[in-house]
Formats: sequence, structure tokens, C-alpha cells
Amino acid sequence: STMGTALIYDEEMTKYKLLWVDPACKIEVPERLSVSYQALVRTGLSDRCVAVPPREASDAEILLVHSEEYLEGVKKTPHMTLEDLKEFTLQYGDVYFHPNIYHCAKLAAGSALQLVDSVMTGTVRNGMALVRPPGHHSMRSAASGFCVFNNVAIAARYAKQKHGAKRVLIVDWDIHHGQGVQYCFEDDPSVLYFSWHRYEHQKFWPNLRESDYDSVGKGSGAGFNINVPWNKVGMENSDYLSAFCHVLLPVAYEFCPDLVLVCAGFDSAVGDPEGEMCATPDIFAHLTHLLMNLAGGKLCAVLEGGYNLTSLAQSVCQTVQTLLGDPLPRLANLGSPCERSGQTQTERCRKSRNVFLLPGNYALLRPYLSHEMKTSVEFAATGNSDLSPTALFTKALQKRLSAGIPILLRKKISVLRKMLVVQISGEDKEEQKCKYYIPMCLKKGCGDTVGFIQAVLGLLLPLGYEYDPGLVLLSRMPGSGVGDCTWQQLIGLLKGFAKGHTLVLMQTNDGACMGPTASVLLGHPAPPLQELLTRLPDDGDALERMRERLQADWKMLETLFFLHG
Ligand code: Q9C
Ligand code: ZN
Repeated sequence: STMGTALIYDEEMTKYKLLWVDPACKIEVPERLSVSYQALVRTGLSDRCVAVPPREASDAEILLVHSEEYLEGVKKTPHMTLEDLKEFTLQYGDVYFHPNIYHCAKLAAGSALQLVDSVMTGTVRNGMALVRPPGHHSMRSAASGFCVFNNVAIAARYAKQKHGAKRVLIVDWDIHHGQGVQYCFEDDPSVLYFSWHRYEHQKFWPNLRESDYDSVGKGSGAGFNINVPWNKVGMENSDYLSAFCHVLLPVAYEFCPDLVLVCAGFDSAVGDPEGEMCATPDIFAHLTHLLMNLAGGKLCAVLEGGYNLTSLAQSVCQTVQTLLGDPLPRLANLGSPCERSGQTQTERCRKSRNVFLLPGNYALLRPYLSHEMKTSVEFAATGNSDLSPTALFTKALQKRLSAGIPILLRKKISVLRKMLVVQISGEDKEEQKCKYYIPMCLKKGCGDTVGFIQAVLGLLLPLGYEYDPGLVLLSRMPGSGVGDCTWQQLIGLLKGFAKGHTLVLMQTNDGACMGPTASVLLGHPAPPLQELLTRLPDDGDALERMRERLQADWKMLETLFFLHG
């Protein structure tokens, strides 16, 4: 079946632990894996998955990322005495060795490879590997942060080499910076690495200058490394969604990956002693969903961190349940990103619960140009020296995220207290007069994929998350110019709202689109938007102006959340 979800788990990977006293390592316990798996069994999710066995990664596969000297060193650990193991461990930071960890590390890396094989050959659509030890901190010649071999980095190189993947996106939602992954791919434009992480101005482990936002990659890889450092703890669902909508997704769609790998650490969830963040486990359903329309749905999630056993197990279940295609939970109480706004619970509850989305009437259909990610992010590193790095990066982001969408003028609709109408078109309409009627004019029309997708990711999704509709109604006007693939992407993304209650109104003369529409409503992944790869940069900043205007009413449209603190 091409519809399944793989689950990789082996009890063997619970069979190593810390054998001496080390406060830095005591949170990395075997129960992390067993409680996660038991939760999947208890909820019936594991039965719905395709069980794929792990295997050991071969030397050659480990050497795709690591040095021979390092591999030879780790190979000796199964035969070491306790004293030798302690001494070996001392070379590295915040990691421990055990006589069985080499075996488990080979299984962990091999699990990631089994998952890539299953997904790339089409045996399954997507999957998750529950592994120990984690991988994203380990470097070419060093263990680090509980990690021995870099499971996801090895998997990315393997996907390119064995399956001919041209572009691999790595999304690292663990709360630590996967510096090992960054180092591995920083000069490589074929692997785009995105990481958010607790940073606190370099006060938080691994305390690296290169974890900051201005590490954008090197040489031809410049623009293909994206760090979102959190400078304070307590980040919540709205912050994570903003980072996805405003930073990761526009770049990810433009990158057009053949495969998405997730460094799926759940120490970014509430209750984790390392992360100290406030995002709830159900955020991972949404993060997973937002990535599932990339790469034709080919997504492999590989466990990294997560040290609160309750939060970890719930987060793993949310991720797997979403991979299986179940409707997503509605996210309650989305505040404004970063700054917790003064809005009260009652004010939020008074908000209406219906949405009417009307992307139609697209008359002017012209090719639309997006900024090349590379150019804009390089600007952050090399730009005007009279601006601070922060201002430079902000400018670069604004430049990349901008798309020409002059504000539509349209007659005021006064009955919109119970719905939010977003109308995307190519026609200049009357000025917006009501919070709940949002005309968006794409000056090059809705047939332009780049402008349309930028509007969907940067405006429509955040609006939808803040509004939290109970129903999504969607219609495409005759002659709108929205291409079938773009249309499918739109539906696929909007299915994340209203527990998946999506109603599409088809036009009678739109019969040819019935198939693609039905397909995505049934849960098939939307096909990738290849054309985004070849477009030239756009010329407008109207989308950015519109975002700024709407920010007064819609806090989720704030894009400077990551600069706070
Ligand atoms: N307070 C992963 O999440 N520092 N690694 C521990 C204890 C090291 C985290 C300090 C954290 C490593 C995969
Ligand atoms: Zn972590």
C-alpha cells in the first residue's frame, strides 16, 4: 500500500543506561522509549501502523557522516571496563557510553535508513522511528548531547545516494540546536536545515555562537541553513506556528524537497525540564500536518529528545496519529506570538466559530516572482554594515516573505460576526473595512503560484489559526486561474482547521478538478509545486504591507516574534 505509516521500534534500544552519577545525563533514560511505544499501543495507534523492523547501519553508512577514527573509537566501547567507558566519555560533552550503546546507535541510525527505504520506495507514505540514542548533536568525530551517530544526517546522505533524492529538507523541532546536522550540511545547498532552539543569547547548551540566526550556511550552501533561536523560555503554540508560517514554510515550499526528515525531539513541549517551553503536545499534530503536503507526503520523523515522559508520550501519539491521516485537534487559546497579549479568555470565547474562505475571481493571471531564498538570506550575512545584524535579518526576512498583494477594495459586509471571509483575487477591490472581511488582491493574479502560496502560508494560515474556525468553506470561482496543484495544496493545508471539517463548493464548469479535489479531501497528499523552483524573485512588498495592516487585528500576523528578548 502507498497509504501506510511505518512505525519502527525495537525494545533492544531501551537496553543501555547511565551507569554512573552524572547530573547532565540522568534525564536520558530507557523509559523514554518504552513509555512512548506503550502509549502508541494503548491508543491503538501502533496497530494501525506498518511495523518495520530496524537494522544495524553498516560501517559504510555511518561513514557517510562520521570519520573512521571516531567510528573505530566507538567500536571499542562494548569491550571497555566501566573506568574505560567513563574516560572515553570525558572527551565529549553531555553524553555517556555503555557497553551496549554502540549496538543501539547502529540500530538507531539503521532505523532511520529503514524508514527512508520504506518511504522512498513507496512501501508506506510516511513514518516514525522511535530510537535511542538520539542523533542531531553528534558530529563527524564527536559524540555530544546523548547522541552517538547522527541518525538524521546519515539518513539525508543515504536518501540522496541510494534513492537519488535531489533535495532533502530537515526540520529540527527538538528544543536544542542540532549543531551536528548544521555542521554536516552548512555548505550543501541540497540539504536545507531548519532548527529552532532555546538559546537565551548563548546562555543555553550547547552555548554556540553559530546557533544564532545569522548562521545561514556557507559557500553554495548559503541560505540553506535556518536557525530560529528562542531568547526566552515559555514559548507557546502560537510562537511555534508563527515560526512555521512565516519562516519555515515559505522557504520549504520554494525549496521543493523530495523528502522531509524531522529531527523529532519533544523536549520543545510543555513540562520538559530541558526546554521549559509551554507548547502543548497537540502542537505536534499541526507541525506534522503542515509538513505533510511537501515532497508528496514523504515524511520521516526520527525521535531525538524529550525528557518529560508524560509530555513525550502524548507528543509522540499526536505525531503518529497525524501521520496516519486522522483529523487534527483544534488548538485552544492561541495567544499572540511571544508577547502574551492582554486578550482575556472570555474575549477569545466570544469569537465566532465559522469561517468562509472565498479565494475567487482571479482575473489577472501573471507569473509571479518570489525572492530567491539564497539571495535574501545571504543579505543577512553580508548586507549593509550600518544596520545591526538583527535589522539586517529582519530586512532579509521581509524581503523574502514579501509578495505583491495590494489590499482589495470591496463593499463592507456587515453580517460577518460569525464568519471570517478571506477573498483572494486579482481584482482591485474596495478598501477593507471590517475585521472579518479580508479581501486579498494578488496584483499578478491567483494563477501565479508563488504569490498565491505566499499569501496562503504567510496570511491565510496564521489568520486561520487565530480565528480557529469550526468549519472551512472553500470555493474557486470560474476562471480564477488557480492551478489544480495549488488548489490541492490549499485544501490540504486548510484541512488542519476545524477538525478537518472542510466543505468545498465546486463550480459546475469545473468538472475536470473533481478528481484532484476529491483526492486531497480523501487524505492523499497534494502533489509538489515544482514551478516554485524556477520562478524569479517578485518585485512587490504589498503582501508585507498587508501583513502590517492586518497585525492590528490579528496578532498571528506578527513576524518579529523571534527577535523578542
Ligand atoms: N541539565 C537531546 O535532546 N545538556 N539532547 C543537559 C542537563 C545536554 C540534549 C544538561 C542536553 C542534550 C537529543
Ligand atoms: Zn533536545
